[in-house]
Amino acid sequence: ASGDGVVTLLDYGAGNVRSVRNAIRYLGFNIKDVQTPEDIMNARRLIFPGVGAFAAAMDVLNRRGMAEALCSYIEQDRPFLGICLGLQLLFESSEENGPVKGLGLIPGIVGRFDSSKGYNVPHIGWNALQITEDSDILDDIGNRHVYFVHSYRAMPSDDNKDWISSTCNYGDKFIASVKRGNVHAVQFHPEKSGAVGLSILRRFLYPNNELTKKPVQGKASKLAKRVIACLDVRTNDKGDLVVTKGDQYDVREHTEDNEVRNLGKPVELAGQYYKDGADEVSFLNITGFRDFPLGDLPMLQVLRYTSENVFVPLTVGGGIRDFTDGNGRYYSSLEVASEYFRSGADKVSIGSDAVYAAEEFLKTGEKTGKSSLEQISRVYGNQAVVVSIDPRRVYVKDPDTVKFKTIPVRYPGPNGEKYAWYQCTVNGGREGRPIGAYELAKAIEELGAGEILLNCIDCDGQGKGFDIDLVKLISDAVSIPVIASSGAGAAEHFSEVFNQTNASAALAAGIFHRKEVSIQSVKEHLSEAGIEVRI
Ligand code: 1PR
Repeated sequence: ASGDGVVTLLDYGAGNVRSVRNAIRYLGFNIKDVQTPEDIMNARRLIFPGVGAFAAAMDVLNRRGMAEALCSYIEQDRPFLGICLGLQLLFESSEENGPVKGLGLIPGIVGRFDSSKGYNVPHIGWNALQITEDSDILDDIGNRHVYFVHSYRAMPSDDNKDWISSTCNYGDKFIASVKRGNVHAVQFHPEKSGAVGLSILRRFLYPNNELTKKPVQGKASKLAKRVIACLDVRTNDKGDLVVTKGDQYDVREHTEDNEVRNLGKPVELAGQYYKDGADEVSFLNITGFRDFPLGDLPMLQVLRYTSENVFVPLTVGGGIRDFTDGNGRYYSSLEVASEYFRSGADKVSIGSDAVYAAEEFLKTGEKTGKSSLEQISRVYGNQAVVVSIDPRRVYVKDPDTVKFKTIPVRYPGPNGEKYAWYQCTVNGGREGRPIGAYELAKAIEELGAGEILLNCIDCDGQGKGFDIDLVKLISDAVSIPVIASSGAGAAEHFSEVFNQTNASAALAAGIFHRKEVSIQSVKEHLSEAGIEVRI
């Protein structure tokens, strides 16, 4: 695409479109940013990755005269690709903080998923599509999965049926993509959908190329269970940033030197796991609680480099909180998170600070709106905020003697105790807090978390399987997705956790780092066990 190898990108500055930029560059195109409405009219091809809230986006488009330019560009049938909110904005209006008027090019109203129907909202994860017509840029995807993350969706109707090129089933059947002539828009994220997503973008960017066509009809499917690779990252005693892995959170070798266990380089390993089929990659800066993350530039570099070649969602956690540095400069947790997002993260994960916020909320019953969790989810959306829970089992003889939710245990405790509660910890498991995992999960859902990363200190690094009782307890208690973590030692542990609990995803670290079990073999095992996964 020499000469005209330029994509015009409409980025109105409301969030992170770094991955879209990375994907466009990866496919050999340069980017021209829209500054004025004329830039839209002069575009040869325009990509519009909507981010943030519907109302805020419409407001910017209207104020800067871009709404009108967009409408005429699209009415002239010029090459257009809207992504996520970039699809929703084409409709008449949205119920998100509304009704709010949209561009009105497609009949229909964008509404919220109904969580009372018993499925998790936001809709996060990999789903297959039902392709409804010759959909052009989707021709290659067949029944392979693409990545969604959203709480609002447009519904098919008689009025908009001419536009629909695919639908997706999640609770209801909603519009996954639209197409008319050269105008396309997708509700999912091609820039986060691995090889399939890149192929969709490639078809949009090189429309006249003879790309192979796979006329496979997408079949209705369920949301796939996700397999996540986790990299615990910290600086070792030599000052290098390494991927490490603990045994019940202890990451030091028990040798004379007592070194931090070194299992590889973060960027390299993340790239490897992407190629191996990881549905997501998480980085946890495990000493972030004591080292300020914005001082920890290597971690931001890790994200920047990783996101250039890894086209699945990236989560980063560690040290997200308000902070005053040695010079008295104050940084809000929102600034810390923003820097992570700008560097390529799709989600941030909050550990210790979410525990304090939940304790405060349970004590006062009031939402202050000031916690890191509330602030970040308000600005970037619930789906962008994961809360990482680090609970430790506390055995009790008599459940009535504790004020936290207890459950009967499978194996009695050291003194024959038949019950346990799960105590939340902060600072990498170093300090126990007066709150249980169950109480925390309920509170942080209320405060705006979009997902829970559920670790278990007792099981971490043990390879004996996930703590099924804990995962069941939490995944039944909340309506946001729960990622089971800690203890995976074999592919069977994944089918066990998916068959016996409502976990949406399962995460492992040690078995992947030590190459004992590959991500591919976990996927194959799950698929054979009749559990839907992205292959
Ligand atoms: O409190 O907001 O600064 O966040 C700190 C983050 O770092 C939290 O998400 C916390 O879980 C994590 N963290 C802190 N210390 C450790 C440690 O190991 N010493 N790692 C740590 C947590 C647990 C999982 C692990 C799974 C799977 N690691 O991420 O990857 O247990 O392991 P396995 O498959 O090998 O069993 P804040």
